[in-house]
Amino acid sequence: MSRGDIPRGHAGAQAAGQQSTRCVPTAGENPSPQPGAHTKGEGDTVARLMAEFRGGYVVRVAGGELEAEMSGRLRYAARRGESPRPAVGDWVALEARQEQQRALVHYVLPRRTKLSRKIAGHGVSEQVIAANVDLVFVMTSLDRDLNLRRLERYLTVVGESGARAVIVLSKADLSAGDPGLAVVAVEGVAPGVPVYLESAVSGLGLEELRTCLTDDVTAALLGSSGVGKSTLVNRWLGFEKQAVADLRHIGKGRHTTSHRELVLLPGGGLVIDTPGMREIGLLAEDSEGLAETFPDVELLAAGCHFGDCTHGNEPGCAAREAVSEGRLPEERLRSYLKLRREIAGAEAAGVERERAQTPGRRPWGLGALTRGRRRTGR
Ligand SMILES: Nc1nc2c(ncn2[C@@H]2O[C@H](COP(=O)(O)OP(=O)(O)OP(=O)(O)O)[C@@H](O)[C@H]2O)c(=O)[nH]1
Ligand SMILES: [Mg+2]
Ligand SMILES: [Zn+2]
Repeated sequence: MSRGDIPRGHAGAQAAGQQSTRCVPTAGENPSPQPGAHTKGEGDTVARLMAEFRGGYVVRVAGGELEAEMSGRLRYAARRGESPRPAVGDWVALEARQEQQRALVHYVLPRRTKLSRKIAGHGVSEQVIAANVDLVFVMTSLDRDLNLRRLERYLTVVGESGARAVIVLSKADLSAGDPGLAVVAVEGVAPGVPVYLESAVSGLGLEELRTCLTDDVTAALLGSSGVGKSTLVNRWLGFEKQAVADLRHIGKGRHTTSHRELVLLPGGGLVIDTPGMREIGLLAEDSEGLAETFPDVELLAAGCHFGDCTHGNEPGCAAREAVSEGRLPEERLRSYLKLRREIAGAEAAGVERERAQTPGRRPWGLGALTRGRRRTGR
């Protein structure tokens, strides 16, 4: 059987009807407290941040869900870049005011993983898409042209986050060509990443993807608007919780999901539905994610004559040599260099921003916030 007949990797097993546990983390890996868990002693509750809207948050406490906002002190620290701003998936310490159905978030507990992107604006600005995520489903739909370069960008961001990536090729029922060929093309740019075919219409892949979400796994769905993220969440839930796009609005620049929300699935597992993002910019920190996404290029680069080879016109460039010999697709090297330039640009802008800040400031750690609150006697 030729390689074109049956895709390799997970989707290959999927096509052959085999079970796979490739996306399931090892038992006991990254144990997370359960939503609504409490800490005793300081009068604070530790809760999971479930949803993020423009004006505030929703947190899950033992008695249910509460609307929440940042305390003045946390707001101030976040504005000064001395504390992270709470994001969906975060564990936060808060003061619940049950009678008012509100909570005040005092601080953000250290994060295990962090999925962020650069957002447009002045200088370099980081947006945390989700925190404490174990698994990211990077979704791209087969009813449109496959954009492998965008996929590499997503994988770089996920690689940096600390979460593992799983690629979902959605709307397999609408694929113009052979979905198996799409799988092969995707696997070519995503070494080691499981690839699944999915269709919310035929049901293909729904169960297998669901098995990735064991009890204490938090996953996030990432992908352009209209690829079917909310539809997949609804299929897993068994009811239409998340609004999905009306077909008439697809491709008209409208985003159906407007906020990020952590959804608890029946039978275990949590999934964060996110609004489709037009732009997913890289940050200075993304260089490890890049190396993880392009192990083939990195390996070749180690053989370049100059240690700081830019893979441009230098003599003895092993990466360019591989391209000329057909061992590395030229677009892949170009894509790698483009993303690397973007990271270097963010790095330079970050350095500028650091310089502009007042020297000698002392970052506030968790302890400082707690001490400050104790002093005020709250
Ligand atoms: N044929 C087909 N249509 C699908 C499939 N999955 C989703 N759709 C349709 O695609 C449209 C977009 O789906 P959504 O779930 O709203 O997409 P989304 O990724 O959540 O989009 P945003 O919230 O804007 O980021 C809806 O009309 C769905 O019914 C699928 O597997 N096959
Ligand atoms: Mg949606
Ligand atoms: Zn080189």
